[in-house]
Amino acid sequence: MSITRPGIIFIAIVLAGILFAGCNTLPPEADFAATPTTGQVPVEVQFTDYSSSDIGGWRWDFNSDGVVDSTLQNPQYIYTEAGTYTVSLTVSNSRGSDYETKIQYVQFDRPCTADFIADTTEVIGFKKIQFTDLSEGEVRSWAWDFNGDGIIDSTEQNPTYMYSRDGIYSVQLTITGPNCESTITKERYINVSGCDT
Ligand SMILES: [Ca+2]
Ligand SMILES: [Ca+2]
Repeated sequence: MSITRPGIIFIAIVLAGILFAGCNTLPPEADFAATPTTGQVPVEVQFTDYSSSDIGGWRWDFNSDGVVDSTLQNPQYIYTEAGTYTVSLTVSNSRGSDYETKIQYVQFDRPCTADFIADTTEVIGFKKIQFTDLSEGEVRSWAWDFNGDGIIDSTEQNPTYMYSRDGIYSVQLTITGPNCESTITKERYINVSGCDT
């Protein structure tokens, strides 16, 4: 059995093609980014693949439980539970696979909601009123305006306040957390009488 000259050329071209294909495909290198990486749940996060080119497959684990959550190149994921999450991306091609793990990469908190109550809303004469914070969420600071003049009167969580003039006062509480801010205004909330005599 003999191989014809065109047959030898054909085999050479095929072999060269295989060799060059192997050289042109580089081993994969995984990388990615997410936006946003902080905020309040629920939140939709966009993940963007920054891996090397020639990737044939993507496997994302958005919550480090070892279960693949997406095989898209640039997936979105909705976090519904507050927490700090480690994210991993494994990429693969004909030369192998690589992974990138970003430890505690995204952090999302519960939403915060400002609320409060006063132990009394009708006072006669000079009397301390106890305000109690009923806010929800991860709150780090409180700013109270007891008389609606825009000037903060207390930054305690559960302050007391004594009015020195008769009037009907609106009370405002603004709370802030690592990733949230919330304000509540109770209009005409406190009625003071018997101070101006
Ligand atoms: Ca997972
Ligand atoms: Ca004030």
